[in-house]
Amino acid sequence: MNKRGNSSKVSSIKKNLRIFNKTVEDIKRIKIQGARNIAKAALKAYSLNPTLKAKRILLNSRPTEPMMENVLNLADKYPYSKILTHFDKTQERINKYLFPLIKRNSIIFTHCHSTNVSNALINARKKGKIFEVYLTETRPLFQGRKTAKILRKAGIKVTLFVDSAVCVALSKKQRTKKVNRIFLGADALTPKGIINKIGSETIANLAKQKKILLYIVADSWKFTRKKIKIEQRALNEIWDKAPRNIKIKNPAFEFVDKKYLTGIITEFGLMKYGNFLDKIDKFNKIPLV
Ligand code: RUB
Repeated sequence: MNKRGNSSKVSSIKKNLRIFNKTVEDIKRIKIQGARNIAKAALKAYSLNPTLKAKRILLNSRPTEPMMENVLNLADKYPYSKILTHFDKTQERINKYLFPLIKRNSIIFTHCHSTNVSNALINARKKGKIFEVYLTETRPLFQGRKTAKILRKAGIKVTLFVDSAVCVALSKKQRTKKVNRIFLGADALTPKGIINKIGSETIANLAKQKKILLYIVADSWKFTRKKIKIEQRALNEIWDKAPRNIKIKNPAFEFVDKKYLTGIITEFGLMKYGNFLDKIDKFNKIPLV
Protein backbone atom coordinates (compact mmCIF):
# COMPACT_ATOMS: atom_id res chain seq x y z
CA MET A 1 0.00 0.00 0.00
CA ASN A 2 1.34 3.49 -0.83
CA LYS A 3 1.82 6.29 1.72
CA ARG A 4 -1.51 7.94 0.91
CA GLY A 5 -3.35 4.62 1.20
CA ASN A 6 -1.71 3.98 4.56
CA SER A 7 -2.60 7.36 6.00
CA SER A 8 -6.23 7.11 4.88
CA LYS A 9 -6.43 3.67 6.56
CA VAL A 10 -5.02 5.16 9.78
CA SER A 11 -7.47 8.05 9.69
CA SER A 12 -10.41 5.71 9.13
CA ILE A 13 -9.31 3.56 12.13
CA LYS A 14 -9.08 6.74 14.24
CA LYS A 15 -12.52 7.86 13.07
CA ASN A 16 -14.06 4.46 13.93
CA LEU A 17 -12.47 4.57 17.36
CA ARG A 18 -13.85 8.07 17.96
CA ILE A 19 -17.36 6.90 17.01
CA PHE A 20 -16.94 3.79 19.18
CA ASN A 21 -15.87 5.83 22.22
CA LYS A 22 -18.70 8.34 21.72
CA THR A 23 -21.27 5.53 21.56
CA VAL A 24 -19.94 4.03 24.81
CA GLU A 25 -20.11 7.47 26.47
CA ASP A 26 -23.65 8.07 25.16
CA ILE A 27 -24.81 4.69 26.48
CA LYS A 28 -23.24 5.36 29.89
CA ARG A 29 -24.81 8.83 30.11
CA ILE A 30 -28.24 7.54 28.96
CA LYS A 31 -28.16 9.73 25.86
CA ILE A 32 -28.80 6.38 24.21
CA GLN A 33 -31.32 4.64 26.45
CA GLY A 34 -33.64 1.63 26.54
CA ALA A 35 -32.55 -1.96 25.93
CA ARG A 36 -33.39 -1.99 22.22
CA ASN A 37 -31.63 1.28 21.36
CA ILE A 38 -28.62 0.29 23.45
CA ALA A 39 -28.33 -3.09 21.70
CA LYS A 40 -28.64 -1.48 18.27
CA ALA A 41 -26.06 1.23 19.02
CA ALA A 42 -23.69 -1.32 20.58
CA LEU A 43 -23.99 -3.49 17.47
CA LYS A 44 -23.03 -0.57 15.25
CA ALA A 45 -20.11 0.39 17.50
CA TYR A 46 -18.92 -3.24 17.62
CA SER A 47 -19.02 -3.43 13.82
CA LEU A 48 -16.48 -0.58 13.77
CA ASN A 49 -14.26 -2.16 16.41
CA PRO A 50 -14.93 -5.91 16.60
CA THR A 51 -12.45 -6.93 19.29
CA LEU A 52 -12.86 -8.78 22.58
CA LYS A 53 -11.78 -5.67 24.46
CA ALA A 54 -14.38 -3.55 22.66
CA LYS A 55 -17.07 -6.09 23.51
CA ARG A 56 -16.08 -6.00 27.18
CA ILE A 57 -16.17 -2.18 27.22
CA LEU A 58 -19.62 -2.15 25.63
CA LEU A 59 -21.00 -4.78 28.01
CA ASN A 60 -19.71 -2.84 31.02
CA SER A 61 -21.33 0.39 29.83
CA ARG A 62 -24.77 -0.76 31.13
CA PRO A 63 -24.57 -3.99 33.15
CA THR A 64 -28.31 -4.84 33.13
CA GLU A 65 -28.62 -5.35 29.37
CA PRO A 66 -28.66 -9.00 28.21
CA MET A 67 -30.04 -7.96 24.83
CA MET A 68 -26.79 -6.12 24.14
CA GLU A 69 -24.82 -9.25 25.08
CA ASN A 70 -27.02 -11.52 22.94
CA VAL A 71 -26.69 -9.19 19.98
CA LEU A 72 -22.90 -8.85 20.28
CA ASN A 73 -22.54 -12.63 20.54
CA LEU A 74 -24.70 -13.07 17.44
CA ALA A 75 -22.52 -10.50 15.67
CA ASP A 76 -19.57 -12.89 16.07
CA LYS A 77 -21.46 -15.45 13.96
CA TYR A 78 -23.80 -13.61 11.60
CA PRO A 79 -23.57 -10.54 9.35
CA TYR A 80 -24.54 -7.26 11.05
CA SER A 81 -27.11 -6.51 8.37
CA LYS A 82 -28.96 -9.75 9.12
CA ILE A 83 -29.02 -9.03 12.85
CA LEU A 84 -30.22 -5.46 12.27
CA THR A 85 -33.33 -6.61 10.38
CA HIS A 86 -34.48 -8.45 13.51
CA PHE A 87 -35.25 -5.23 15.43
CA ASP A 88 -37.78 -3.87 12.95
CA LYS A 89 -39.33 -7.23 12.12
CA THR A 90 -39.87 -7.87 15.82
CA GLN A 91 -41.36 -4.42 16.37
CA GLU A 92 -43.83 -4.98 13.51
CA ARG A 93 -44.98 -8.23 15.08
CA ILE A 94 -45.25 -6.66 18.53
CA ASN A 95 -47.34 -3.84 17.03
CA LYS A 96 -49.69 -6.40 15.50
CA TYR A 97 -50.13 -8.42 18.71
CA LEU A 98 -50.59 -5.40 20.98
CA PHE A 99 -53.14 -3.67 18.73
CA PRO A 100 -56.24 -5.69 19.75
CA LEU A 101 -55.50 -5.14 23.45
CA ILE A 102 -56.25 -1.42 23.16
CA LYS A 103 -59.95 -0.79 23.58
CA ARG A 104 -61.67 2.30 22.25
CA ASN A 105 -61.38 5.31 24.62
CA SER A 106 -59.42 3.26 27.13
CA ILE A 107 -56.60 4.41 29.41
CA ILE A 108 -53.21 2.77 29.04
CA PHE A 109 -50.54 3.13 31.71
CA THR A 110 -46.79 2.93 31.11
CA HIS A 111 -43.55 3.84 32.89
CA CYS A 112 -40.13 5.13 31.79
CA HIS A 113 -39.33 5.02 28.07
CA SER A 114 -39.58 1.76 26.18
CA THR A 115 -39.23 1.89 22.41
CA ASN A 116 -41.11 -1.39 22.05
CA VAL A 117 -44.06 0.03 24.03
CA SER A 118 -44.02 3.54 22.49
CA ASN A 119 -43.76 2.26 18.92
CA ALA A 120 -46.65 -0.16 19.44
CA LEU A 121 -48.84 2.62 20.92
CA ILE A 122 -47.98 5.01 18.08
CA ASN A 123 -48.78 2.28 15.57
CA ALA A 124 -52.20 1.74 17.20
CA ARG A 125 -52.93 5.48 17.04
CA LYS A 126 -51.88 5.62 13.36
CA LYS A 127 -54.24 2.75 12.67
CA GLY A 128 -57.13 4.75 14.15
CA LYS A 129 -57.30 3.69 17.81
CA ILE A 130 -58.39 6.46 20.18
CA PHE A 131 -57.01 6.07 23.69
CA GLU A 132 -55.19 7.99 26.41
CA VAL A 133 -51.90 7.23 28.13
CA TYR A 134 -51.07 7.82 31.79
CA LEU A 135 -47.40 7.63 32.64
CA THR A 136 -44.91 8.36 35.39
CA GLU A 137 -42.05 10.81 34.98
CA THR A 138 -39.42 8.23 36.07
CA ARG A 139 -37.01 10.04 38.30
CA PRO A 140 -34.15 10.75 38.51
CA LEU A 141 -33.56 10.93 34.73
CA PHE A 142 -37.16 11.65 33.61
CA GLN A 143 -37.39 9.16 30.76
CA GLY A 144 -41.19 9.47 31.17
CA ARG A 145 -40.97 12.97 29.68
CA LYS A 146 -39.42 11.48 26.54
CA THR A 147 -42.30 9.02 26.23
CA ALA A 148 -44.85 11.77 26.91
CA LYS A 149 -43.41 14.01 24.16
CA ILE A 150 -43.19 11.24 21.57
CA LEU A 151 -46.72 9.98 22.22
CA ARG A 152 -48.20 13.50 22.27
CA LYS A 153 -46.48 14.26 18.95
CA ALA A 154 -48.18 11.17 17.54
CA GLY A 155 -51.58 12.57 18.55
CA ILE A 156 -52.09 10.51 21.72
CA LYS A 157 -53.50 12.31 24.76
CA VAL A 158 -51.04 11.91 27.65
CA THR A 159 -51.10 12.66 31.37
CA LEU A 160 -47.80 12.67 33.26
CA PHE A 161 -47.71 11.86 36.99
CA VAL A 162 -44.90 12.26 39.51
CA ASP A 163 -43.64 8.78 40.40
CA SER A 164 -45.03 8.97 43.92
CA ALA A 165 -48.54 9.54 42.48
CA VAL A 166 -48.56 6.12 40.83
CA CYS A 167 -51.28 4.91 43.22
CA VAL A 168 -53.46 7.90 42.28
CA ALA A 169 -52.81 7.24 38.60
CA LEU A 170 -53.92 3.61 38.95
CA SER A 171 -56.84 4.19 41.34
CA LYS A 172 -59.54 6.35 39.82
CA LYS A 173 -58.90 8.89 42.58
CA GLN A 174 -58.64 12.69 42.38
CA ARG A 175 -60.46 12.74 39.06
CA THR A 176 -58.23 10.21 37.31
CA LYS A 177 -59.94 7.71 35.01
CA LYS A 178 -59.85 3.94 35.31
CA VAL A 179 -56.71 2.43 33.79
CA ASN A 180 -57.54 -0.55 31.57
CA ARG A 181 -54.16 -1.95 30.68
CA ILE A 182 -50.55 -1.52 31.80
CA PHE A 183 -47.78 -2.02 29.26
CA LEU A 184 -44.20 -2.15 30.53
CA GLY A 185 -41.00 -2.71 28.59
CA ALA A 186 -38.20 -4.92 29.88
CA ASP A 187 -34.44 -4.89 30.03
CA ALA A 188 -34.17 -8.56 30.85
CA LEU A 189 -36.49 -11.54 30.53
CA THR A 190 -35.44 -14.32 32.90
CA PRO A 191 -36.84 -17.74 33.88
CA LYS A 192 -38.33 -16.22 37.07
CA GLY A 193 -39.62 -12.91 35.78
CA ILE A 194 -38.47 -9.69 34.21
CA ILE A 195 -36.19 -6.78 35.04
CA ASN A 196 -37.28 -3.26 34.18
CA LYS A 197 -36.87 0.33 35.33
CA ILE A 198 -37.04 0.98 39.07
CA GLY A 199 -40.67 1.52 40.01
CA SER A 200 -41.87 -1.45 37.96
CA GLU A 201 -42.36 -3.72 40.96
CA THR A 202 -44.53 -1.14 42.74
CA ILE A 203 -46.61 -0.83 39.58
CA ALA A 204 -46.89 -4.64 39.37
CA ASN A 205 -48.00 -4.86 43.02
CA LEU A 206 -50.62 -2.18 42.48
CA ALA A 207 -51.81 -3.84 39.27
CA LYS A 208 -52.42 -7.08 41.14
CA GLN A 209 -54.15 -5.31 44.02
CA LYS A 210 -56.40 -3.32 41.68
CA LYS A 211 -56.90 -6.14 39.17
CA ILE A 212 -55.46 -4.21 36.24
CA LEU A 213 -54.06 -6.32 33.40
CA LEU A 214 -50.28 -5.97 33.16
CA TYR A 215 -48.40 -6.94 30.00
CA ILE A 216 -44.67 -6.95 29.28
CA VAL A 217 -43.86 -5.74 25.76
CA ALA A 218 -40.42 -6.92 24.73
CA ASP A 219 -38.18 -8.47 22.14
CA SER A 220 -37.35 -12.12 22.96
CA TRP A 221 -33.66 -11.30 22.54
CA LYS A 222 -33.83 -9.79 26.03
CA PHE A 223 -33.99 -13.32 27.42
CA THR A 224 -31.13 -14.64 29.53
CA ARG A 225 -30.49 -17.47 31.99
CA LYS A 226 -27.50 -15.64 33.44
CA LYS A 227 -27.63 -13.88 36.80
CA ILE A 228 -28.16 -10.22 36.03
CA LYS A 229 -26.44 -7.46 37.95
CA ILE A 230 -28.75 -4.57 38.80
CA GLU A 231 -27.08 -1.33 37.77
CA GLN A 232 -26.51 1.18 40.59
CA ARG A 233 -26.23 4.64 39.12
CA ALA A 234 -24.29 7.72 40.23
CA LEU A 235 -25.56 9.26 43.44
CA ASN A 236 -25.40 12.82 42.10
CA GLU A 237 -28.27 11.90 39.72
CA ILE A 238 -30.41 11.99 42.89
CA TRP A 239 -28.82 14.86 44.79
CA ASP A 240 -25.84 16.76 43.50
CA LYS A 241 -23.46 17.83 46.30
CA ALA A 242 -25.57 16.10 48.96
CA PRO A 243 -24.26 16.36 52.56
CA ARG A 244 -21.64 13.62 53.04
CA ASN A 245 -23.41 11.96 55.98
CA ILE A 246 -26.57 11.17 54.01
CA LYS A 247 -26.59 7.76 52.39
CA ILE A 248 -28.20 7.63 48.96
CA LYS A 249 -29.22 4.65 46.85
CA ASN A 250 -29.89 4.89 43.13
CA PRO A 251 -30.82 1.50 41.67
CA ALA A 252 -31.70 1.82 37.97
CA PHE A 253 -33.78 -1.35 37.68
CA GLU A 254 -35.66 -3.97 39.64
CA PHE A 255 -36.98 -7.49 39.31
CA VAL A 256 -40.69 -8.21 38.79
CA ASP A 257 -41.78 -11.78 39.51
CA LYS A 258 -43.65 -13.52 36.68
CA LYS A 259 -46.61 -14.12 39.03
CA TYR A 260 -47.58 -10.46 38.56
CA LEU A 261 -47.73 -10.63 34.76
CA THR A 262 -50.96 -11.14 32.85
CA GLY A 263 -48.94 -11.90 29.75
CA ILE A 264 -46.03 -10.99 27.54
CA ILE A 265 -46.04 -9.65 23.99
CA THR A 266 -42.98 -10.59 21.93
CA GLU A 267 -42.43 -11.37 18.26
CA PHE A 268 -43.86 -14.83 19.08
CA GLY A 269 -47.25 -13.36 19.99
CA LEU A 270 -49.24 -12.55 23.11
CA MET A 271 -48.87 -15.36 25.62
CA LYS A 272 -48.66 -16.28 29.29
CA TYR A 273 -45.12 -15.79 30.59
CA GLY A 274 -44.82 -19.56 31.20
CA ASN A 275 -45.69 -20.27 27.56
CA PHE A 276 -43.07 -17.77 26.44
CA LEU A 277 -40.49 -19.66 28.54
CA ASP A 278 -41.60 -22.95 26.89
CA LYS A 279 -41.12 -21.36 23.50
CA ILE A 280 -37.61 -20.19 24.39
CA ASP A 281 -36.80 -23.68 25.76
CA LYS A 282 -37.82 -25.20 22.45
CA PHE A 283 -35.24 -23.09 20.58
CA ASN A 284 -32.60 -23.84 23.23
CA LYS A 285 -30.79 -20.66 22.19
CA ILE A 286 -31.68 -17.16 21.04
CA PRO A 287 -33.53 -17.60 17.73
CA LEU A 288 -32.40 -15.45 14.83
CA VAL A 289 -35.86 -14.36 13.63
C1 RUB B 1 -35.22 1.95 30.12
C2 RUB B 1 -36.21 0.92 30.51
C3 RUB B 1 -37.08 0.37 29.42
C4 RUB B 1 -36.45 -0.93 28.89
C5 RUB B 1 -37.12 -1.38 27.60
O1 RUB B 1 -34.27 2.24 31.14
O2 RUB B 1 -36.29 0.50 31.64
O3 RUB B 1 -38.35 0.06 29.91
O4 RUB B 1 -35.08 -0.73 28.61
O5 RUB B 1 -36.90 -0.44 26.59
P1 RUB B 1 -33.06 3.26 30.85
P2 RUB B 1 -36.98 -0.81 25.03
O6 RUB B 1 -33.67 4.56 30.42
O7 RUB B 1 -32.31 3.34 32.13
O8 RUB B 1 -32.21 2.63 29.75
O9 RUB B 1 -38.36 -1.24 24.75
O10 RUB B 1 -36.62 0.50 24.36
O11 RUB B 1 -35.98 -1.89 24.76
